[in-house]
Amino acid sequence: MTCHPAQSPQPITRSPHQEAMLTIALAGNPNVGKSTLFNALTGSRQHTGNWPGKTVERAEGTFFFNGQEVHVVDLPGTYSLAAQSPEEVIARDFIVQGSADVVIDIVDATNLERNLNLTLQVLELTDRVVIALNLMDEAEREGLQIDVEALEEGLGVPVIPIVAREGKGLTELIQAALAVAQGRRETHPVRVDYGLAIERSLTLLEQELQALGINGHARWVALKLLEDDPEITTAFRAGDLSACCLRRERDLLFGNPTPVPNVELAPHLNALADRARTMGEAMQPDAKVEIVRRRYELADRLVRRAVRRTRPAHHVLTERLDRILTHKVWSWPIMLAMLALVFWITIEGANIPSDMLAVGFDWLAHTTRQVLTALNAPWWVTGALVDGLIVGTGAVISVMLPPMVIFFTAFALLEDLGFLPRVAFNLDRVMRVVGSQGKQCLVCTMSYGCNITGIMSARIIDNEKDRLVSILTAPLIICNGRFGAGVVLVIILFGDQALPVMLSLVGLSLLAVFLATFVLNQTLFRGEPGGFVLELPPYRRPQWGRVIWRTLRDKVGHTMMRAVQIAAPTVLIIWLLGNIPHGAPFEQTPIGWLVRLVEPLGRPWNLSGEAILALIFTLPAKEIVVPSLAMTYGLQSSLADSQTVLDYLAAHWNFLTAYTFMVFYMLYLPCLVTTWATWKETRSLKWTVLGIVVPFLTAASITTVIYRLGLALGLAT
Ligand SMILES: Nc1nc2c(ncn2[C@@H]2O[C@H](COP(=O)(O)OP(=O)(O)OP(=O)(O)O)[C@@H](O)[C@H]2O)c(=O)[nH]1
Ligand SMILES: [Mg+2]
Repeated sequence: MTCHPAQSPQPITRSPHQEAMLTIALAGNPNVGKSTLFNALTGSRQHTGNWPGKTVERAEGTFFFNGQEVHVVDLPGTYSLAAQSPEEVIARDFIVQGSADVVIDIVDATNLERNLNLTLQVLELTDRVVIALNLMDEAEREGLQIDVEALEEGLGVPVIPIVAREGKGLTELIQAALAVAQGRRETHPVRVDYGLAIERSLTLLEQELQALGINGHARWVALKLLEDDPEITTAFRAGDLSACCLRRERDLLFGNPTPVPNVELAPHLNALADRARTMGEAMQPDAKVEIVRRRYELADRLVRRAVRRTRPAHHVLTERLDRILTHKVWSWPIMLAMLALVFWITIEGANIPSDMLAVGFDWLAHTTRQVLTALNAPWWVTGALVDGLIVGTGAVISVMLPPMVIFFTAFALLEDLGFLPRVAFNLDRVMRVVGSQGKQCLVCTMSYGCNITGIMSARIIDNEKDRLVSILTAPLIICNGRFGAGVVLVIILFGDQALPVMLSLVGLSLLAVFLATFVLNQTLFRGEPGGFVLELPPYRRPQWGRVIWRTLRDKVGHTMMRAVQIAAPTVLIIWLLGNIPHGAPFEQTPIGWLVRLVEPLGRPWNLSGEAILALIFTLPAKEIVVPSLAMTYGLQSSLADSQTVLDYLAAHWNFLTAYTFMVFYMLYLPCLVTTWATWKETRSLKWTVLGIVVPFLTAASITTVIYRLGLALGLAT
């Protein structure tokens, strides 16, 4: 199995190996279980959760079915093929360009009518479609009886009921999909009747296209021209036929391996597009409105024929819960209590496993040192292997892993329950005060995992201004690297006050996001925030066992990968900087020299050169803060015992120094990979530089206020 998110936008190309396979595209509305199905088929680990808009890029994987290798593409969710946001464009382009041998259209069985709107659009583009009727377990619980045969007859393509989360119906689904892909099963997709006026215009436009020697999906393109779909119309006017799913017959005859915009055709196409727009606008009602209405009418007819309610509709639980959880007043104490509970469980629960892991790594380091000494290994081999590699990675794994697993299990349970979109909904009002919108909160919550995930998830925000503000402020959220190391530092430095201190740090990071958002919206990004349209999904019962197992598997893997790929080499380099020349006093090592060099930078907050240098060392990966501090404070000889480092800090730092350091550490700069993600998402040097400057200035301002306040309150003792 292979799985990797593909870059976008990019032309859809297939390797010769992929050419030999069959390709299945998974399309559908947001939050209907596409990624759950993708994971079940390929064994991948795509992000799933109960809110719309999680998948923002194409993800690809493969699996074998009866000896046939199958290539599957998980697409972002989209409500229609009139794509508006970047991730909807990715989904639309994949379907429009006919890159799949068969499209599995996943529909939510509890919400068929709305889902069929997309289905009918997909059927206008391709007849190689199979419908996966997902969430059948929920439909049954709601008392919905679906006559699958009637639906299949009405749509003209196979309809297979499934429960993706439990893997039910998948064999039948893939059998049907492969039969359609290989032409063993014929389909006769239903056609929407758009009424006399529109149908007549469509026929006319199709004929005109034919007269120009153009074929392909002429009816679909004619519809898009009548609707005046911005992207398709622009591509059409420019003569970019392949982007519109069209071909020139001449190109077909002579072969046209690299379709390029057809300049000589462009004037004819422009005239045709003008005519289509005039026709569309002259209709009563407007063609755009009528097209949508006719589709919904057909969807409604199909659903009435196939679905029967055995008991009255009741979304009692969701409604009842929402009355409290989205209440103007009550939602606030509940959200805060939930947050406090999650942090309390994390801090309390992480203590023991963290200690146990630290003891384990200390034992490993001690034993390895003894073995190497017995073997008369040179000092640098012992030092690099034990003090650098084992102790460095050990410190990262023992401080990061337990809090991360506990925090993310709690977080994933809330996510599966459907709580996250409610948080975004509640916070929309607050975000409007600072000139933004509720979807920024989803970016923030994703950033708790990793700032990069947060930055990428900003694609769900249609409004460009709000998206950029979300990207620039995402690094202010405490990612899991800082969180794990932060918990350990806070426990050691603040003892009994660890929980309130940790909560205050989380609060400060949220405050930092609000402040930076406000300032950006008052300066660089003046203008109205975009509308907040986010569907609140029904609450779903989380699958406890699977969530715990999934988090454990993903987080252990993630921590190990980071420890080996980033933390270990960085710690090794830092160790070398503190140990050459061999036997020299600490002041004469490169680290001693660097400490003196950066010392002035920390003066505004009375932070030592050692503390500042340790922060600089954490730029590749924030989680290496403890080994970094050990090295900059010249404790390399006792590195084999990470507790010594922490005890040393607890004894030498006063409350204010410790708190100031923690605030700055939590906020100060994005790590290098996050900066790279900002570049990838914005493709602009200006925004990438601002992605560094904004968090830094915000962190510096907040740390200064905290430090001055602490001095005034006499906490510097
Ligand atoms: N009860 C039930 N829940 C399901 C089923 N399939 C998926 N889910 C849940 O539905 C939610 C959405 O699933 P995803 O796979 O993330 O949906 P998606 O279509 O990929 O969503 P986007 O990427 O946001 O468009 C998750 O909480 C799943 O656990 C199912 O068959 N039954
Ligand atoms: Mg998905």
